Amino acid sequence: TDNNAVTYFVDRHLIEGRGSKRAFLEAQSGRSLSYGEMASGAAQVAGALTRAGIRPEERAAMLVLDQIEFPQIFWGAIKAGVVPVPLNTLLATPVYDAILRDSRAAILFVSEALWPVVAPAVAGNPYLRQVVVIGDAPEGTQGFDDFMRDAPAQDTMAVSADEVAFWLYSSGSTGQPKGVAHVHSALKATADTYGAKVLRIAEDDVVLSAAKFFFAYGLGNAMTFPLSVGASTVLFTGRPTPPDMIGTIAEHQPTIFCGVPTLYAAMVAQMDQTGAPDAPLHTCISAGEALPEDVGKRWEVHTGVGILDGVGSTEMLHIFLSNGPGDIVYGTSGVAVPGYDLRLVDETGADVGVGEVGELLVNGASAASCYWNKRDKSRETFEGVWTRTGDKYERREDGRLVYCGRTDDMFKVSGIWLSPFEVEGALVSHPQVLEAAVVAMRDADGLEKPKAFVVLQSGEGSDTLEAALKDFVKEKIGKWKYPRWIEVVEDLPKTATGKIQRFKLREGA
Ligand code: 3SK
Repeated sequence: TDNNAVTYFVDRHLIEGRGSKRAFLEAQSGRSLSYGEMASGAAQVAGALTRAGIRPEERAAMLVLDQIEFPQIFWGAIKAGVVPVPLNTLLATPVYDAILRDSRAAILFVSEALWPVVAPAVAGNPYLRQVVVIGDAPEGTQGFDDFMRDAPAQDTMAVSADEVAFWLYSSGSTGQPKGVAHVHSALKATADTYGAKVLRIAEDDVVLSAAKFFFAYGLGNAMTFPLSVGASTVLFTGRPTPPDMIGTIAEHQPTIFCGVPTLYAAMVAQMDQTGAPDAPLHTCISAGEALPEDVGKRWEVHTGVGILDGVGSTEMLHIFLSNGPGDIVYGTSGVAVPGYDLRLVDETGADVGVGEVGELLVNGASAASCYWNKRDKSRETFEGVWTRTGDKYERREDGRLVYCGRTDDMFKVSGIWLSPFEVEGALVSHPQVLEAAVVAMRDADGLEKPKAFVVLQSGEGSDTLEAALKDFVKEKIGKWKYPRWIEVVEDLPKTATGKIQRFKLREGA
């Protein structure tokens, strides 16, 4: 059983005497789960799955909020050799329908509040044999308490380190979600690299992650990193609004906070009014999108703690490129996380030099084994030991990488490559701009020029503001880079994991 991820992340804590230590606390309800309760809950879930006839390697879909049942089900399934598939809790019924069919999940665990959105997809599904609702069980489903009642505790199944332990569906910035299969050893690989070397998480840490368990970023932050050292996690169930996050930090005193750029930008805007919460934070991290320089600096002024901006992917399970503690350069994504190798390559696959832009490839032990049932996509993405990220970066003289956009977001203006991200960074450093997204739009001559969509901190757009923003960008990053058109919008289209969907804006433009 040594190779089973449950041995390291769950069972080990009993032997090491952490049985009564709190592993998870739900911030709103006050419900908590100790290390001992997590281990016994997982053993009972494993027994209940076997009793229900769910066999090793079958999939258990999990449409579960960040609540204390999540770790019990996730680890319980892995313990029994069943493959948990946590699903993004913000999707629409047709997407659940597609994912449940694609994964051929045999059982679905669903939080009561999410049942209405998935129920129509369950109704016509030919593969599901059981639905377990956490909360009051509607007709045709079983309540979680009932599912667990009198189930025998089951031992951890012996597996090889290369066996698939769980899947995550990658939302991607475009297209249908893809099932990303991860092996048992990948979880510890992320804890040994980013968790130990960048986050430097320790047993006395308390983590609060705005990113949820279903997102690889949240799974590492709030689950595997704390469990790798016996630390504790505060769970926030539901949408993490800026006031909620600030209030939760003040009340639950985390030492590590994990956010995404949009949230940091909104929290900074609120702190401009209300001030920062008093808390023992020592590390703040950001991922999902590159962090605008201005947001990082303003956060640091408010809280006294820098933000470690990093880059990860569902395919690599967590962050492989990051700024490091005491070594932050805002506006850059930092350097390779110890344990990962990076390359920047041009269209021919040749390495590009300093000052040039290339696609980022990454090599590390946490890489996924494949996309489920998508052979062509797998072959395109996983090239031997290298995983293609689809992100463009420039390597600076000092070795740090600067984000330039997705491979398909870049465009040429007057024959020169333009990174939408650079223009967005300039726009958000203007005091009246909260968020910005830039895409190419054709002018009257059919030539591509930047168009910006901006969300304002407050107030409305005007011709004067538009002109001021154009001048501001010209001044800041160069005359030819300024957005020829600026549209003020209420919000930007984003994936559930916070990445701006520029393709949607391109369609609109
Ligand atoms: O998708 C991402 O941006 C990401 C970032 C950090 C860790 C994991 C993921 C999936």
